[in-house]
Amino acid sequence: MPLHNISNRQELVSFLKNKCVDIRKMIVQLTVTAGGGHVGGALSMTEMLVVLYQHIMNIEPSNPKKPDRDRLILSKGHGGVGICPVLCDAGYFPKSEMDGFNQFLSPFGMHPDMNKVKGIDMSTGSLGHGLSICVGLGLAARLDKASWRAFCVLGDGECNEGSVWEAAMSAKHYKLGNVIALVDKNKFMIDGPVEQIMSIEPFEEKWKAFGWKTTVIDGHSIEQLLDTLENLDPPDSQTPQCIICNTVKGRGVSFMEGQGKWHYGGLDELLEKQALEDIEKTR
Ligand SMILES: Cc1ncc(C[n+]2csc(CCOP(=O)(O)OP(=O)(O)O)c2C)c(N)n1
Repeated sequence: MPLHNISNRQELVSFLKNKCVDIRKMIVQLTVTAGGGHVGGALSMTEMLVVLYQHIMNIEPSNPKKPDRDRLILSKGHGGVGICPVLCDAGYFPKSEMDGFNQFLSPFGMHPDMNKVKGIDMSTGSLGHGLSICVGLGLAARLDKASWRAFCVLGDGECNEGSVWEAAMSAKHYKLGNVIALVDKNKFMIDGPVEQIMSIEPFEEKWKAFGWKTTVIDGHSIEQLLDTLENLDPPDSQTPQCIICNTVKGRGVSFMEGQGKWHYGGLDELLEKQALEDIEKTR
């Protein structure tokens, strides 16, 4: 159930693109407030999260625990500065609640807490667990004969974790077409390029070998995200679905794009100004 009522495709695409610009600016501002953050990987997954929360997922931000809602597990849980602005923009909480982001007594930390932040379906941060949680959710939905889906957003570096592949195997074994994995393939992890630290290639073939229906798209293309996510197999289908999203770490900020060192970083006044200007130019 979309959160908007736009029916014209072109208008929808430009509405979502504009949202991405606003969200990226919030990511930069939260990174400043927090005194630093996992900004590179927050900026790479913006389109995915905006399309999911604004257009694809069946959610009701005024009723965050609605039993038949779709769930989203941010398996790359260090992306708190990336997901919280999207939840705020969707209407889960007012922007002012994020004023002291990551500061003492703030409900918002670097890694989002399901007991403190409305809209967060699972506390994450220790990598490699989100997909297993989605397998459990997918099984629970099946037992309840419910038609909601479990979406999982993973990092490509995170896919170094063996537990990701155990979960992939289980989702296929239990025929969970209601489990959807989106991998933010921004090619960098904390220590450097994924291919240098621990190669995950051939990545698409791996997911296919594990029995997943797998698509590779440009993760910054609103059009490709809409086309893929609007045409998912129904939740009662038998094959889990993986969408590998090719992205750019630090997307939208000239001095961060494709720079592994911006996995985590802080911004002084000058860099903040430049980042905000760069992002505005993408509108
Ligand atoms: C189990 C575990 N080991 C190590 C870390 C530390 N860590 C935080 S982010 C990160 C890199 C993750 O890379 P990737 O999944 O590609 O994330 P992205 O580039 O999308 O931010 C690591 C190793 C962690 N959070 N959890």
